[in-house]
Amino acid sequence: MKRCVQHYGYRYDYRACAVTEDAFLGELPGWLQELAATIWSTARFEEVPDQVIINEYEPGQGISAHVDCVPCFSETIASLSLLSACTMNFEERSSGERLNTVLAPRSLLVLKGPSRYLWTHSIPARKSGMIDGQRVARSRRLSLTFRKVIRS
Ligand SMILES: O=C(O)CCC(=O)C(=O)O
Repeated sequence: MKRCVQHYGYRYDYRACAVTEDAFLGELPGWLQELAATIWSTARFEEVPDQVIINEYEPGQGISAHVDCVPCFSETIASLSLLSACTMNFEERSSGERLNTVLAPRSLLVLKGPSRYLWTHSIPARKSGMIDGQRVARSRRLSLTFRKVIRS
């Protein structure tokens, strides 16, 4: 993986696609607990999120198409975008239908229901993207993705 990540609450194991037994890192730090409480009510999470991954994307970096681990995390996933805007692509897994949306700085993407389970999401690894019909150079972007871990 080329982009830098920070995991809080629980470490997500990308290889195993799992939150393993030893994954607990500790409670979220205070500043993330405050954000988690706000996002819990804004995004209508079932319970307050207890896991956060911060992704740092330099221009040319992205994230491949995926559905967030279904047995690992509860239904709602919310991602706060900071700094550079970028386009996120969605693809419905059975029909191949495609959509995209611009993730503006300070916007909150909420995935639940079909967007959580039936559509993949990805960010193309490009140095620029089309935003409102204009080609815009990407700069550094951060996203903070909030999830609630399902403990078995
Ligand atoms: O960067 C984003 O907004 C999305 C991050 C994401 O999809 C993930 O961490 O699984």
